[in-house]
Amino acid sequence: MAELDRRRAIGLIGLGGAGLVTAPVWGQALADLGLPGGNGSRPLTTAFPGKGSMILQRGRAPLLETPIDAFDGNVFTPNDRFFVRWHYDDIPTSVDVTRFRLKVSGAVRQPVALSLADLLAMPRVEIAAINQCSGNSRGRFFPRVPGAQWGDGAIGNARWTGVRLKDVLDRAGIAPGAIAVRLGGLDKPPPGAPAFEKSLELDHARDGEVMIAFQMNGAQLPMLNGFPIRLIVPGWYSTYWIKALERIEVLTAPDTGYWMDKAYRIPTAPRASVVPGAKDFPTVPINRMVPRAFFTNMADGASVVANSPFFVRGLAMGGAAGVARVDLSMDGGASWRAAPLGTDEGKYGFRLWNATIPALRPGGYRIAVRCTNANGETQVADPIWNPGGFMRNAIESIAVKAA
Ligand SMILES: Nc1nc2c(c(=O)[nH]1)N[C@H]1C(S)=C(S)[C@@H](COP(=O)(O)O)O[C@H]1N2
Ligand SMILES: [Mo]
Repeated sequence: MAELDRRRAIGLIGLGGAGLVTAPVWGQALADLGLPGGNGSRPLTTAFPGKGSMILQRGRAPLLETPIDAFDGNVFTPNDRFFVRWHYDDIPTSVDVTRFRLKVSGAVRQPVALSLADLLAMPRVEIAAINQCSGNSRGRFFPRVPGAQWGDGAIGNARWTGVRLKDVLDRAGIAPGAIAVRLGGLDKPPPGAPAFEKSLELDHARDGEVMIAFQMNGAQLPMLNGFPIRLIVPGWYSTYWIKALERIEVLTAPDTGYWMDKAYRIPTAPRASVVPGAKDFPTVPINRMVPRAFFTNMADGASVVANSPFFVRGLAMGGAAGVARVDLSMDGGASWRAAPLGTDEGKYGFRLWNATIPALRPGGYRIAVRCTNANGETQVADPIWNPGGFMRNAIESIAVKAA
């Protein structure tokens, strides 16, 4: 095992040096995200290192969305199709893995700086977990809100391998009075802007689920997804999943930094929803994810052969708890029928669902899909609204024409 680890650590050097393209070229192909009010057309690109065909939302700092075809039939999202989101232009393009250190400081008994070899020598954990941007599907908000106009592809599921954050914190030893940990990466803000840093309460950070991953689906992390190590916060939105993690600071007072105190906050109101245009409502930092279900083999407006059964399938997620059931409705939500589920790979990951729709007479139909999680949380038809465009989880449906 030790030998394997050494080889793995060496293997990290070569690929870690692959830089970002300097003059990206965008292909001619376009993806249509079907956003309300139009303007949902985006180029597809293969110009980013470690990435196949991606929907280009922004070149710098990169915002790359996963096209829906990459999700179809895949409970784990391939690394080369996994979405990418960075806030600041100055992102790491290479990492010297022999010099890299993860620093733990602040309210600790002994500050430590851990090498990748140190991390590789620690007890390992593995978890399947969905990484979903807080603003996934923001482009479907109505009225529209500012921010990346994502379709539904700012999400992905991977099997993450690494070490517990708890074990890393224990290497430094938590000092009395500690209440939270603040985490930051190798990306740098422009002059005068606050570093992209997020905090977790100490009990959460030490729950044994929050981990630092050095592998994603059995391979090293793509540079754009946080090579060499990133934070994994199962069940929580990915704003907390700090990429290229290089420092952890143990705090004795709440984090009053911009990215916790001002950004990524949601209304305290039910479903994080307020009346469009509302201001000055109470907020909390965004936290646990909520259930969602998607179609992956058919798009809105699909045509099927009349009088002949057809197959639909997709992916579901429970959010902070596992998927309990996925139901389909063909009568606008008046009645629901359970869809068979694929293998359970872990409560924080995607679950495949599928169904055979009985023969339809010629005409127009609408199929809706709804996920309910193990806590009994489910989806409803009417969409929420908040000014950040966060946490969309309205029931998805597709129009189908049988002819
Ligand atoms: N260091 C660093 N980590 C970060 C961010 C960032 O800008 N810098 N963005 C966060 C946000 S908002 C998202 S949605 C996820 C995206 O993860 P991905 O690019 O691996 O899909 O990274 C998170 N971690
Ligand atoms: Mo995000």
